[in-house]
Amino acid sequence: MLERIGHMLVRKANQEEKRPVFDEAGEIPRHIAVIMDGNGRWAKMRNLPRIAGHRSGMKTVKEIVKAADGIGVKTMTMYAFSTENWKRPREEVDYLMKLPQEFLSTELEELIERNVRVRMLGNPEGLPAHTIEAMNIAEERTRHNTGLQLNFALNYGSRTELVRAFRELARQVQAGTIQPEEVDEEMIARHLYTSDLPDPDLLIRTSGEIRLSNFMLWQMAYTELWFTDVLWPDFTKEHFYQAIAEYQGRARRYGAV
Ligand code: V0D
Repeated sequence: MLERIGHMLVRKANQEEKRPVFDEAGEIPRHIAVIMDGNGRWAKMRNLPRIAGHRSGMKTVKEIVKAADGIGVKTMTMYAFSTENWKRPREEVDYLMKLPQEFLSTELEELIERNVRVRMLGNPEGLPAHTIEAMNIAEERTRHNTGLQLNFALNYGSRTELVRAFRELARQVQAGTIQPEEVDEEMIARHLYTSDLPDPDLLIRTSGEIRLSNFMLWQMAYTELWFTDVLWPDFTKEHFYQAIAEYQGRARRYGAV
């Protein structure tokens, strides 16, 4: 709702904005990918250590996962740690690597109750044993769940994922088990970490950067992209519903032509 104040048109404060704005009977994206950016900046603005931003960001993960589950999203893929993130200070990396355990120690029981299936995407090599162990336990205990599929991309980089797939296919060609002509889009897709997932319908990126940053490049060929300046720790389910509403608006428009 727009309101006139002098010569300015301004958005009317938080009434319309607060409740779900999307169409609950409309198309809900089946797979939503999220780049959770802005934790460090959030902390800096408060004169807190970056670690405090990550801690706060983890609360947002919990809230958004619940919201997604609540409206029937089938798959969420959260970009938690990129292959680039190793360049951060040692202390920060060490802290980040404890977050999967911390998250799962408080959330795993509830995730199991909600029939959520947890999975890791990315290269486990180089991750600390305690991080892999926590993820393995979560994957194992939720393996047969049939509800929301919750993926955490950890030590993930899209180009590395593609290199790994192409090398494997090159090996198979060399061994003579496949012909070069048999390599097609479907075969490549089957050799990615996401082999059994649908491509994302919607990408959400917080904190004002308008880039893909090496996240699911192959998989996002047709994905709707949605960016917001809101920092990840400030991102709420109302922002999430807003993203879905805009996705539905775009789906209606191209449905019309
Ligand atoms: C920091 C903002 C949840 C983004 C959210 C390894 C960066 C908080 C997890 C998590 C991180 C990972 C696996 C899992 C359950 C939870 C997480 C990392 C960072 C880095 F099975 N939040 N979170 N992992 N941050």
